[in-house]
Amino acid sequence: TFRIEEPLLSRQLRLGDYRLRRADSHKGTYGHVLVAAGSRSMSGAGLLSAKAALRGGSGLVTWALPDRLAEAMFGKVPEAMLAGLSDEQRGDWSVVRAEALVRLAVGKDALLFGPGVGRWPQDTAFLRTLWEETDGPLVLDADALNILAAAGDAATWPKRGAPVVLTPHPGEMARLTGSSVPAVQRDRIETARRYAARTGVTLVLKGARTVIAAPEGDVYINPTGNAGMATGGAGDVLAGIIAGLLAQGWGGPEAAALGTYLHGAAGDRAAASRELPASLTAGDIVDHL
Ligand code: NPW
Ligand code: AMP
Ligand code: MG
Repeated sequence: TFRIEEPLLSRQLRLGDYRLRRADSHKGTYGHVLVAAGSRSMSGAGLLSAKAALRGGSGLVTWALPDRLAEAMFGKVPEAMLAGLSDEQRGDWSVVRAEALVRLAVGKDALLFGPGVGRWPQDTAFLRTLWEETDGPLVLDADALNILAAAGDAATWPKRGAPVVLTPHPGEMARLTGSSVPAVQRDRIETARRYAARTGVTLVLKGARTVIAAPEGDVYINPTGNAGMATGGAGDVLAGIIAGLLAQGWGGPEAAALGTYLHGAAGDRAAASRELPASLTAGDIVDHL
């Protein structure tokens, strides 16, 4: 078996010791993540992302969601703040105005949008507003990637000053590139590298041996993780971790590679704690971070 030692990862990414927390620091030192995730039928995706952003080390997390759902989520993740985004009594994102989320993003250190948000008629304009009118690091996952795919070519969107990290699984990657899952899987490294270089984002192509491609051309292959992680919500956890690392000040490729490594390592510990990897759930990954 092949094993990367953590010091090697640290040196390659020039991370220093990422485990350190300065003695004289406080929660404000470690950034504030805004998680915009979850809807009526997929509240768990938001819950997992918000918890993972906290476990990824972010000092503060605010979880934004449609008002009605914010009420239902009271107390589910007490460490996070909750922000209801619309007074309408619906649990989906169609009632939320992008401007409300943009206002909430002011002063935050990273924004995660997408897990469990679903699709709605104005979703393309919504995503475009977030892209153009927020100025911090942005993680797009799950439905946000489907919205982006439907919106056309990300390369034609304005360049953002802060890092963008996309975290597609092969199905989402096929939608983004207008190809098929087999075509993506046939050449995972080139698919990821080409997309990152062309669009200027950091691209995390998930699955066994996740590929992380930086816009400048560097590619990392993650050695951690196991097939027990092929379970609903595992990707929502990854997106939260990466957002948490971005909020702490890591660059796009560093947060993506380190986050993927830690996600897999937590998954490996979770699998080892059970007799069968099949019993692993996404919540176990959060618990083992
Ligand atoms: P197939 O046919 O199954 O082999 P979708 P989703 C393919 C939320 N969730 N290798 C797959 O292929 C998410 O956040 C909420 C190869 C199929 O074609 C999203 O918002 C949860 N192929 C929403 O659900 C828990 C792969 O992609 C397609 C692949 C929909 O997300 C669950 C499936 O992808 C979930 O996280 C791989 N490694 N991985 C909750 N508790 O609230 C995937 N495919 O249609 O984008 O659906 O990923 O389930
Ligand atoms: P998603 O499909 O968005 O829930 O993401 C699934 C997460 O679990 C990604 O981080 C994948 O890399 C990971 N994962 C799924 N299947 C495997 C596998 N067979 N081996 C390693 N990691 C996996
Ligand atoms: Mg997913």
